[in-house]
Amino acid sequence: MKRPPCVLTIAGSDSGAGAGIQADSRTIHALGGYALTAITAITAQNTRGISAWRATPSSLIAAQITAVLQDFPVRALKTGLLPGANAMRVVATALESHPRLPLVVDPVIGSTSGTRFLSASGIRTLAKTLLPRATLVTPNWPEAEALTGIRIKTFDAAELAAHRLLETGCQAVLVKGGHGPGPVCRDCLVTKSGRVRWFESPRVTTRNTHGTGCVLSAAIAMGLAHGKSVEDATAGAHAFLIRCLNSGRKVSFGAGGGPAFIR
Ligand code: PXL
Repeated sequence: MKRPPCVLTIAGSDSGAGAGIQADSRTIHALGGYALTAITAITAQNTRGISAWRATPSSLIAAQITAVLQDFPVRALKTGLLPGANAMRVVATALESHPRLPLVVDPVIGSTSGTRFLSASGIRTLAKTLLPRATLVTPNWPEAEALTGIRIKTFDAAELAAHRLLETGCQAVLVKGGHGPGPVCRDCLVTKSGRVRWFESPRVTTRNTHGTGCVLSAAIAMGLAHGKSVEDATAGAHAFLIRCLNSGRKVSFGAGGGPAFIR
């Protein structure tokens, strides 16, 4: 058997398995990879929301990443919930010895259910520590607003924010349009070369959207691990996420909104 590509996800645990590490692992395995994990926080949550959460000590986040990178042939990695400036710094430091490893940064600020993981200054630290190292950063509208200070009410403003985020030094930015108006979701990818590409899809009407950002960024990391370009990896991940959202549309596990990913 051929060895599956190893992908490392540095993210938080969701006990309800809709988002975070659990969504990432499931996505990476579904797409033929082997998921390695560094757990940055533990959340107690179900489909209704988060009842408690705690950050992993930064030294333990660093130790997990180092243990994995020292032994496994990691081909790409992604970050999700990074619970503060110290966590961001230790991740950036741990990656210094792997400067060419593709890195997808999903700048998680809070949960849709209303728990905030990061302060405004914590978000700005991300722009200084990890975004300069990122192959791709994948904010939604509220996250792109927090990172740039640009108010996003239109797709033109989303594209402007994407260009602004390139100034942090990252290779590419995908501003996801799920929070936008209208029946069509439009995600805007801009790359350092100046290329702009929109990924469009009819809006999938479902309550089961928990973890969509996690699934998308993990699927992109998987594409990069397979050697695809950022644009091709994003296209593949976008199509995969739409399949997940459609397949899980009418399934419910609990009283609240369910996971985006059911097969
Ligand atoms: O979807 C953002 C997210 C990421 N990671 C964890 C989460 C959430 C949202 O709830 O709980 C662990």
